Amino acid sequence: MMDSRQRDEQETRNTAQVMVGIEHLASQPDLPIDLDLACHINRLTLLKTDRDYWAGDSYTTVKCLSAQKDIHVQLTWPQLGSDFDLHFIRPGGAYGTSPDDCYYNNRNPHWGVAGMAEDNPALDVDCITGCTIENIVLQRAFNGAFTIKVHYFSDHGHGPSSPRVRVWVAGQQLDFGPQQMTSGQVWDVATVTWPAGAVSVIDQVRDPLPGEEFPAKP
Ligand SMILES: [Ca+2]
Repeated sequence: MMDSRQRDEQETRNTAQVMVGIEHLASQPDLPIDLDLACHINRLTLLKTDRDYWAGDSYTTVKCLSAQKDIHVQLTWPQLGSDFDLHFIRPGGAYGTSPDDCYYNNRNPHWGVAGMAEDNPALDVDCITGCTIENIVLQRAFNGAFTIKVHYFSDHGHGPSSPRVRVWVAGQQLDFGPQQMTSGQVWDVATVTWPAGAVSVIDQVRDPLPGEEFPAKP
C-alpha cells in the first residue's frame, strides 16, 4: 500500500506539463496568470531567465482535493464595468424562471432528487461592475438536456463587449466565443445532454424575445 508521500509522487507523475512563457516588464509589478489546474496534485515551477541566461527557479505544489464535477460552465468577459450574466437551465425548463434557470436571481435552486445537494446547480457570484467571471457548477447531473445562455444585462455605458464561455463536461473542455454582444442581447450558447455528455452547439447572438426582460437589479 502506498503512503501519502508515494501517492503524491505518483499523482505528480500523472500530471500533464504545460509551459507558459511570459515576458515580465519591470514597469508591471504584478504578474497575473490564469492556469487551469487539474484535480489531485499540481506542481507549479517558476523559471526566471535574464535574456539568454538562466537566473533561478522556484516551485510550489498546489493540491486540488475537490471531486470532478459533471458539468462546469464558466463565463468571462474582457471589460470591467459591463454586466454579463450566465444562465444554466435544467431539462425542459424556461429561461429566466425559478427554479428552472440557475442565474443571479436563483443561484442555488433545488433540482433533481429531493434532499440531495449534489444535483443542485450553484452560481458562485453575480459580477455586476467589479469582476468579470461567473461560474455555475453541477456536481451530479441527471438525465436530459441542460441549456447554456449568456445575457448582456447592462453595458453600464461601456458599449459592446465580447464574452467567452468555457464548459467542462465530465472533465472534457469546450470553448465558445468570443461573441460580440450589445447591451440587452442574448447569446444562445449550447445544450449539454446527460448522461451521454454530448454538446449541441447553438452559438447564436440575438435580441431578447418578448417576455425575456429582467427587472433592474437592486
Ligand atoms: Ca453578472
